[in-house]
Amino acid sequence: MKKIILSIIVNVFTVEMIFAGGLRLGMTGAVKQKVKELDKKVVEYKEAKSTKYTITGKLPMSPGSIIRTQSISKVIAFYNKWYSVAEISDGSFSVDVQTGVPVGLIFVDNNNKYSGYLSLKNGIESIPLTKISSGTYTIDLQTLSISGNVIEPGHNPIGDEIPLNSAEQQALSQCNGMFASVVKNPDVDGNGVVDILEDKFYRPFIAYGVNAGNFSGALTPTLNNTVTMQFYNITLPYGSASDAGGAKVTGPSGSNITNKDCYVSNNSYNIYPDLGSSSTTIPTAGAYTFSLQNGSNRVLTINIPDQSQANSKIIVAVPTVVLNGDGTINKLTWEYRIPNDSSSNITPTAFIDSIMVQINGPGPGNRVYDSPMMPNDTTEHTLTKQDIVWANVYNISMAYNDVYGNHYVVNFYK
Ligand SMILES: [Ca+2]
Repeated sequence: MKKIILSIIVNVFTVEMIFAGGLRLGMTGAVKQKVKELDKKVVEYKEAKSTKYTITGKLPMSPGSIIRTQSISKVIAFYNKWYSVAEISDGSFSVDVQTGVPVGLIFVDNNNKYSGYLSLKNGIESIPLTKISSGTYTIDLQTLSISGNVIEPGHNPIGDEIPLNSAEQQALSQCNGMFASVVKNPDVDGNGVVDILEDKFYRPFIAYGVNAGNFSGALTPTLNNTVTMQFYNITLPYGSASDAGGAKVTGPSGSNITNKDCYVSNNSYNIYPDLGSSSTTIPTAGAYTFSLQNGSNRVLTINIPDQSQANSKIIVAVPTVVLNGDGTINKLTWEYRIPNDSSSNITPTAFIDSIMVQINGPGPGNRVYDSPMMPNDTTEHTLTKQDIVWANVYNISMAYNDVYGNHYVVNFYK
């Protein structure tokens, strides 16, 4: 019986091999391409189903090292409400991570008290697993070094397993700043326990209005080395309902924000200051303290990093207008760049969450077109209304959300 089964298996196997071999020898180019695509899909499917991504590393275990003196015992990888925890054993750790999102890595002691965070240098304080090279499943940070609460890797994956070009690294240092502020202070409510381990997560984000350039008679605008920041606001999700009414915020000196009233959105559990016309166009760096007045009297503190580079490192979707024969707009195509490097090409899937196109005119604020919110790999949009006359357009807004939850309204004027 065994022999028969074995024989059948061998036969089937052989027939398949021959068939596959013969088929492939005689394939046309188009069929070959199709088979290639199918093979790729199968590989991707298998990866999605079964692949585990991990980050490994080792903390120095010398006598008197901080891991011994502060009893650093766990590493936490997190993004928003998702997190995974791994014990540190003999200094070594291996923590599971999700790809497709940026991940913060922090270290805590036996009491879940914060000890430090992973910094990838140059303002990159999250691991952008939105752009991991194909075939990489493990990132080994090797032996880490610790200085205060800053923990740096022996091997930096930026530019290696995470293949970001120079412009993308600059863009990342800007757009990961608000998320990084939580990595540096993961106890926003100040009760001594890392928030995410209490099933809480406060991820502040920033909204910017930007004047990025002018069309000046052309169908593609010129992007200057620096853009003009028009306005900002900061928003802090406050976590749970009913205690944020009457919230007030105080910023650092120079911010013009002292005991300012906040708007409270009970739908999204967001609070943001009523900045009015007294606001500067970028927030002053430093600590912002939100006091929730009703109920719990919670105080939430975030630190906004230096934003003085925003006007050169912010990501901008630069549009090209394509016209119909009658002068109406047919579609827009776009590429992502940073002002600092006008030849840069930013991989949208690594940084962008979603984008929409808004068209105003004649005159400012006269909205004549809103596209739907589109996914991050979209780089063109054919207008669903083909009667927008280009000559009447005042400005086009390329409005997008990044993977860190920040919002940008990037304006190009005629
Ligand atoms: Ca806490």
